[in-house]
Amino acid sequence: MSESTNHPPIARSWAEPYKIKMVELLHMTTRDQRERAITEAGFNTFLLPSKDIYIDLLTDSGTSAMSDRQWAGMMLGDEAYAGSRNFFHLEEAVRQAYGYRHIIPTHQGRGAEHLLSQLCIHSGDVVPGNMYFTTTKHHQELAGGRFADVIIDEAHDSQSDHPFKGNIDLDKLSRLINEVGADKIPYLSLETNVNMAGGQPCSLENIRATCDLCHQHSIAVFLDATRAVENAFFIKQRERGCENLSIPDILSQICACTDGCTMSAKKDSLVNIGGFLALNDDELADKARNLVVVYEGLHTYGGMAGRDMEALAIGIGESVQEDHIRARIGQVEYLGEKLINAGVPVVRPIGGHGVFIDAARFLPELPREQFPAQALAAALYVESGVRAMERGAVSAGRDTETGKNIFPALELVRLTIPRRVYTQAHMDVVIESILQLHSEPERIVGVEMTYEPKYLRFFQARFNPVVGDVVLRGSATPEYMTAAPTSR
Ligand code: PM9
Repeated sequence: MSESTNHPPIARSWAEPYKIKMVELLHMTTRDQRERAITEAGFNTFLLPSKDIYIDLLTDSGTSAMSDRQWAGMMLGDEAYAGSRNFFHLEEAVRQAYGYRHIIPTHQGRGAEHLLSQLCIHSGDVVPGNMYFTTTKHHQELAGGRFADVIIDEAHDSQSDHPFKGNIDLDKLSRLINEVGADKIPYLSLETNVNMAGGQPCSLENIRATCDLCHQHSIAVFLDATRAVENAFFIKQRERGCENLSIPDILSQICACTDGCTMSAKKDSLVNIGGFLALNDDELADKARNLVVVYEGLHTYGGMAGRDMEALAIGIGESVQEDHIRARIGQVEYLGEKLINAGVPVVRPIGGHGVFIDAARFLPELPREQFPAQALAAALYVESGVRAMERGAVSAGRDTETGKNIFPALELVRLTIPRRVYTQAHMDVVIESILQLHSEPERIVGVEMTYEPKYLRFFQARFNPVVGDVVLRGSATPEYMTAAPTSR
């Protein structure tokens, strides 16, 4: 803008880089229906039938809208048991975007985690990582290992504005190597855009320094590349010297210093199912190709249909397009900024795949033993039909040695945004629903666990409100949220 005019700068908005060709109708429910549904679901949003959900922010996993090109690719599925041509397309797409030599498809991310853990971890081993992820840690423990958190301290503080809260603390890592010995550390698991920290990225500088340190001690580094494209976008935005690099360039550089990755393709890669293990080491890859036939399927499909591999190959290409990733993260930012501006405590900076409400701050009166994040997620559903997910003590589970509940510093409710699915108007409804609850936190009742499954309890645990039979007292809900479908 010219210096001589007094006009304010003209805003330049991002907009969705696609138009809508087909729609899925949403189902509105009444408050009574939602109260019944959440009670039947044991106050666990994972146990709600999706027919009872209005806006589904449970997860960004497998919930993306595929493009017309991906759907066209589904029709090119080569369902041969062995050597499907779609596998070779997938192999080429992964090599091009991520740069690894060997690709072993799996049905989803945890399939790849299972293979890697079984191949590399021995009883008594320690696997360092930048904050735990539920399935990753579980597979490490099933293989006889122990997870050690070496993320920087700022990651555990929801209000720290550190631009790369996913970074590894190199001092913590060095201390761990000295303490347990490099021979007890089969690999370091490096998660991009750390999920449990709020979708927080690692810097390229830190990734390189971590790989250097590990490799000096002959420790391999395997990336959890599930949200590496989103991480690449933050590097471009925030890391000095990277602003002019392209997203594919940054992604290649992230992967280049690592030894391989596990991947849940259900996130960044814009598909509803799929994953892979990628490796550079020939011998390890041979072992993985052998093990995959035991648990997933032949090494040229690994649990995926040919058509799904084709959609994934196309999705990988679309995922690294700059327009796509800018709008994807822009939408999450839109939701997050509005909540911050209204005084709602959320994890800062806003992450890549969702906005994480700090439930301990939102409900300061509720003790951690009453699982504030679980209670808040249930209350949000009753309030508005918006489904979110607990990411706090219920997700953290129990200490394998003491059997006691783990209470992580972060007690969060995750509002996870599916890719290419919802509009800005949906985000506005979510914001209004949360503001309603935030204005009357005393209406929200804590919960106690009444059923605790043995593994990954957050998926199937059941709860009761600690007082009475409702998790949300009173009814200040705006009319439009409780009425029949015609009301808006
Ligand atoms: N993430 C998520 O909603 C789905 C399952 S847990 C609710 O965030 C990372 C960083 C993930 C992840 C899944 C997996 C496992 C590995 N790493 O779900 O098996 O966020 O494809 O991937 C979920 P799969």
